[in-house]
Amino acid sequence: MSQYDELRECIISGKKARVGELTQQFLDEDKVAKEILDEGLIPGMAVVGKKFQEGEYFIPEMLLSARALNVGLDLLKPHLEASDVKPVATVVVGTVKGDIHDIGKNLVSIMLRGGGFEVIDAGVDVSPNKFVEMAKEANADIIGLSALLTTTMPSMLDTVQAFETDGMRDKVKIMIGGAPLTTEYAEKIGADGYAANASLAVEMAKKLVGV
Ligand code: B12
Repeated sequence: MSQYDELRECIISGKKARVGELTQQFLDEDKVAKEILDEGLIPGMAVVGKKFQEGEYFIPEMLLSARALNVGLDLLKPHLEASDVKPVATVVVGTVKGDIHDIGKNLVSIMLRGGGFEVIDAGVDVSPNKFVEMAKEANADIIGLSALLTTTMPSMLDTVQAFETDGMRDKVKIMIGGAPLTTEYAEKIGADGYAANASLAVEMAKKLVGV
């Protein structure tokens, strides 16, 4: 039995009010935000994905769980972002075209901010040209691409190519992430790095800008 069992269960069953109560209670007890995230919220969502894959859950259940997860994340956000470091670099983060999954992308943004980066959130379903446009506008050092669907992974290649076509490729580092991705895929499409989770994303971003 872990103290986070009930929180995990409430993510799985999509009880957002209870997720809010429990997350707040753990914060009040001075639990570390990252622990609440890694031992309660994220493992709960992993079970939801498994249930969907096995045909036990459908879209409505996934949505309820996603909303419950967001309630918890909103409460953890200020604690994960707390950082007194000056921005080390600017990152534009977005979910690629055709894909609307944004929880992982949001978490990566939160952790990058906590790691001292300035983050510009491009949103979801972002076209390759939009990424290029936003990178120019923000004078970005790094572009973070998120994809959760095997069908939207090719849009990452399109985005890398859009930076090449525009002559911007050597001005930015491109890192990718999302459940179906791998380091091999990053290499294959000519991206500069892959990270499996939000903490590793911060490490990767620092490595890419030489911090
Ligand atoms: C919640 C969810 C939804 C919600 C999304 C709500 C939202 N606002 O995001 C809804 C219900 C809308 C949804 C819709 C669909 N979904 Co869905 N969804 C999920 C689910 C259960 C959880 C995803 C999630 O939020 N995980 C929690 C976060 C924290 O983890 P994460 O996203 O992986 O992010 C972490 C890392 O990957 C990494 N990371 C993420 N992005 C980035 C970016 C960078 C730069 C870096 C470095 C790292 C990084 O760091 C993050 C934090 O640690 C997954 C199953 C799963 N376990 O992945 C299926 C899943 C992704 N969905 C799936 C499918 C099939 C769909 C639909 C096509 C279903 C349908 N038939 O309509 C649609 C597609 C809609 C679209 N066009 O995008 C499949 C994909 C299968 C595949 N291989 O392609 C999955 C894997 C479920 C399954 N097991 O079959 N979904």
